[in-house]
Amino acid sequence: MTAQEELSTRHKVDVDALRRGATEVLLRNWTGRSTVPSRALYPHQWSWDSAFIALGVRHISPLRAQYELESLLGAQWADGRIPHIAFNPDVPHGAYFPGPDFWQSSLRSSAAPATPETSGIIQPPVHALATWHTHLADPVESTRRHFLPRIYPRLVAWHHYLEKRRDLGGRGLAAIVHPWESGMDNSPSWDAPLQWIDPWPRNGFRRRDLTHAAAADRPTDTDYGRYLRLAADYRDQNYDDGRNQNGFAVEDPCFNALLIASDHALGQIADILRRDSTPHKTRAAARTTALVDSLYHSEAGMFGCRDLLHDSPLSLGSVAGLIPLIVPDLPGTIVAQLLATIVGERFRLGEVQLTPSFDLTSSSYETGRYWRGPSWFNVAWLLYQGLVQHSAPELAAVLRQDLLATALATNFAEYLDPYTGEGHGARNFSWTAATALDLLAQETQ
Ligand code: 2M8
Repeated sequence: MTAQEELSTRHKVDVDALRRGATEVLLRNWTGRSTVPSRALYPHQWSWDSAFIALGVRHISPLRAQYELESLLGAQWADGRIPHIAFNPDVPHGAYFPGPDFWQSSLRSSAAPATPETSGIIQPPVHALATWHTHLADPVESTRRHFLPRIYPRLVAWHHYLEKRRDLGGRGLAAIVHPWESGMDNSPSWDAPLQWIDPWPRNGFRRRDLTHAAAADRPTDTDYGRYLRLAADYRDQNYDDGRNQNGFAVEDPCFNALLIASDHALGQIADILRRDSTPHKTRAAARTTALVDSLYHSEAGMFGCRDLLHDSPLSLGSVAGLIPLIVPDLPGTIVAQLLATIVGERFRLGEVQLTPSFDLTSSSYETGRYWRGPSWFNVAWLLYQGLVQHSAPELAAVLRQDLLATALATNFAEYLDPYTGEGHGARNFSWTAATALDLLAQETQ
């Protein structure tokens, strides 16, 4: 019996249906230049979504995975930042809020490209990692198209931006200035810093997300008003990080762990291109030390966020605190503690579906609301890589099987209830399809 046959028998995953369904989702969400996360809810190109999409699409078309990343990097700013949204000019401005009229990128900053219009904030730096794996999917075609020589300087500029403009705490880590920059937008981790932010008045904006998703699955109006206030304040400073007048400045372990994983990937790319990889390796090592020294909480067995404005740790419990498993050179004692936490009562890997986005035992946990508890597929993909890397193959296999089964069963939902496996948010969601395709291929390779 092949590995695929065994998998479908044991876990009742119809592998062919999964592969077909995931491929269809990614074809349907392809716009000709890039892939939208969801046709209805998110009709533009999102930064970290595109990195996960490339990781999956490379199994259908390595060339299209290259286009995905090239298209995103076409929206990069002159200061090196990769914006969290690149707006598709063919989509009506009102289709997503806050859209180009809100962000006003090219009007506010000369560093922004004239086209496409973009947002001004960023998302976690998974891009070098995705670029490296995209290259490996078809090195011949990649070399023929000069994919790496063209992309590498852009990725270096991106990491340079994070190092030079975002080390707001001066401790060798990158800071985020908006909850959306974490990618885990509505996490209870942000409740404390957000309490100081005056929400925009409810009659000052019209939410589009509620047209496409249940209100109970989405952030409250008050939280949405606070996101808008923070984004508008940053915009009104012309997205100038030097001004340092942010109402929100946080060091996040997931963001920084992905930066370190991407530093390692940049080192591998530099080696292939016969450039000097030492600076990337040195930065990865320094950031790993800073991450452990600044954000690890041994009494809790996990990493946590730090609020730089109030110089205090934020409440622990976000799955972001487990993502550093993706960092290769973590001290063994920390790896052992993270593994204990992931199977313990707070995250219950193997007992619930995937890994909840927030501590199941916390009073802040909400089973269906966006990033306050439900399980996400991109998070599971990241944890899977960490578990494989740190020699926990049984746990990795459980997570993989959960991901494959629930992706298909929920019709590629955006996220799901960890207890029931019920899908929430959008369906036919791109990174759900992409991470499933990639994990399908990882076992069979
Ligand atoms: C969600 O975020 C956007 C804002 O960026 C939204 O709620 O409108 C998050 O889940 C984020 O991580 C993700 O990249 C984005 C698109 O999938 O949706």
